Amino acid sequence: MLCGKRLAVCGKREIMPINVNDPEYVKAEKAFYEASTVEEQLLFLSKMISHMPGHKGAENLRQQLTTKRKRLEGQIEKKKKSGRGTKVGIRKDDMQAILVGKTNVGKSSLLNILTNAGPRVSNIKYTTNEPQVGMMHYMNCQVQIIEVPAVEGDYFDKSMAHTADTVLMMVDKFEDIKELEEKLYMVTGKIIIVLNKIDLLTPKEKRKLKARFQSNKYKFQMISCIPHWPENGIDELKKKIFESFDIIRVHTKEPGKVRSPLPVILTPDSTVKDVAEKILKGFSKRVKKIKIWGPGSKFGGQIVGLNHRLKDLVTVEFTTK
Ligand SMILES: Nc1nc2c(ncn2[C@@H]2O[C@H](COP(=O)(O)OP(=O)(O)O)[C@@H](O)[C@H]2O)c(=O)[nH]1
Ligand SMILES: [Mg+2]
Repeated sequence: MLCGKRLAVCGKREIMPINVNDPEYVKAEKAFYEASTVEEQLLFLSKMISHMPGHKGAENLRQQLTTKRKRLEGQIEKKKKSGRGTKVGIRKDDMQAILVGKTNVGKSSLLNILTNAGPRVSNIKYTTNEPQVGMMHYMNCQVQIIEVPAVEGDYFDKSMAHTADTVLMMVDKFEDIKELEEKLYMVTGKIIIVLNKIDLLTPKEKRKLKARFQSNKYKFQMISCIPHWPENGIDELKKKIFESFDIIRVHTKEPGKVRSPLPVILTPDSTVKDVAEKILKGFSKRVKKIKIWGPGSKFGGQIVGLNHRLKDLVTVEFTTK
């Protein structure tokens, strides 16, 4: 197969295309060309690079893909600075979960319960023709939850599910899971299957369903969106959503003041410098002294350097020059 598209990435006709047979590479390449946002392109290009053959013959291709990756990173950085979000104008937060499913499974109802979004709930098909965003407050953190238009409608777009940290695949029938999985085969984040409308099931049906989920090794939660329905599974779902994110929470403080109630969210293994730079670009250069309390500290108020790696729920105090 002469891969014209692979040449197009390179942008140089004289480069001989090489055959990459790794199925993961081929899958990522396909997704790369189908991607509709730069964030998605970057995600899949990085996947392609990680599945490239190691031999010398692939050196040129690797170099070109790496150059392309740098360019995409640059574009995303520029977009962030200009304050514009994705193509639909939604900026990805530190913790983002995307709610996908067929029409009428209860996506808007759930978004309403989990967040402050107040979306339209209706049994008329396809009420949501653009993504609806809400914030879920959990353990002092803000989680961005986005309902995307129903998968079978014209407004469905996979791109947000592809770049999300977590995808909530919502169904009201076990049999519909497969269809969602097939549509969203390139999801790279965590997946939680949410089965809604358990208020319509008998206890026996619920037990059977649960056993089916468990034998399929799905990460799942069965819920009901009917207000005050007993054992509706909503609290358990919130917990599972929150725990699906691979993050650490860092509280910051100024000398002589109490710590900030809202933590800064970072990826595991982040350093003190990462926190400082996240608070304000260039801030780490103004830091004179750093003290830490809690997880990862030998004692409260231990003095550390900018390269110190942080643990979840640590408190960091910055003294500036
Ligand atoms: N019985 C029952 N009906 C529900 C539940 N959740 C949503 N519905 C109903 O299902 C219909 C579609 O809900 P909606 O949230 O608009 O679904 P969406 O199209 O997936 O956003 C509405 O009539 C809701 O009242 C539930 O847990 N149990
Ligand atoms: Mg809806």
